[in-house]
Amino acid sequence: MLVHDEVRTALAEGRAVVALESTIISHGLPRPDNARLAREFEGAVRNGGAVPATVAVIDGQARVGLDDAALDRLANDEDAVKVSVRELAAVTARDGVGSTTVASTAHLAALAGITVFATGGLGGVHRGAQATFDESADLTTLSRTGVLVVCAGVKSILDVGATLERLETLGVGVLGYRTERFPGFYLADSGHDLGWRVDSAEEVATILAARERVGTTGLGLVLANPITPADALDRDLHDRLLESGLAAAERDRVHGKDVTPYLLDWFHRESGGESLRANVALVRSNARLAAEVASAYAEQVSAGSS
Ligand code: PSU
Ligand code: MN
Repeated sequence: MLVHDEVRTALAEGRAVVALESTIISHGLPRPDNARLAREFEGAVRNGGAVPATVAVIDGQARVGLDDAALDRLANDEDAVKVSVRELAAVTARDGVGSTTVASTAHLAALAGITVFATGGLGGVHRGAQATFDESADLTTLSRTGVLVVCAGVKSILDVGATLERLETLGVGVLGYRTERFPGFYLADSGHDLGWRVDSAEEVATILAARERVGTTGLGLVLANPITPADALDRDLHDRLLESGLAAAERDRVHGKDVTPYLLDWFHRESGGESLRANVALVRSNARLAAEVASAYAEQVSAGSS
């Protein structure tokens, strides 16, 4: 694993670092805008006072923090594979280029000593999972990886209620940022209640620090940050696209790890770019909030150890 110099130095000095996933770059956003958008997300982390560490596999090497060349390589390579935790060893052994999901990003970030991580939407339990067993490895990975994932909830293409139940079973805490409702990715409210509301980055940092006292530093946490009303999709448009997208996926017999990219692409195309705009806005907002939390946490850790 290669940790970028800037990231390594920041970690050694106890400064704030935020990991960013890369499946969104290769499979979530259309080329050729994806490279520019990936840099915008890194810029949002910097504006929030932290060092960004985008995670990916480049020519067989797991990287935490990408230089310009590596980021362009990933963004432009049509053969980049979507790599979850189980595929990390194989893609590395075969000198492949891979983008990391929430699961594999969380895994590599934790390995590098990074606690805070930003993405758009968390993977979860797919509709019909009773029959297909399609549940994202994002969930089980968080049950054994002590990172905080800042996200806008899970997309409504998933079974949101079942995803929340699984997070509970797996011991993964969910905090709502300035909300009592679990966000619905393109929509601010998924219709599901949350037990824990937080109102500041400092509060989240205090919860991260408290894990030490109760021995839960090995468990993941989710910070759910709703999309702003100005950026949210129109609910009727959303409901229409969801229905047509699910039907199209079934008709095209899309399975396994292709389901999420297929439906994302459906939304982007059928909404004429509206969902893409919402998607970019919410990732930027999550990156910014993650940086604020990482900064507050770094301050608390250094105050506690001095
Ligand atoms: N949700 C999004 N955009 C994405 C993903 C999820 O809104 O690009 C990606 C993330 O990388 C996540 C992965 O970890 O999809 C989940 O895929 P699967 O359902 O195959 O586990
Ligand atoms: Mn799946």
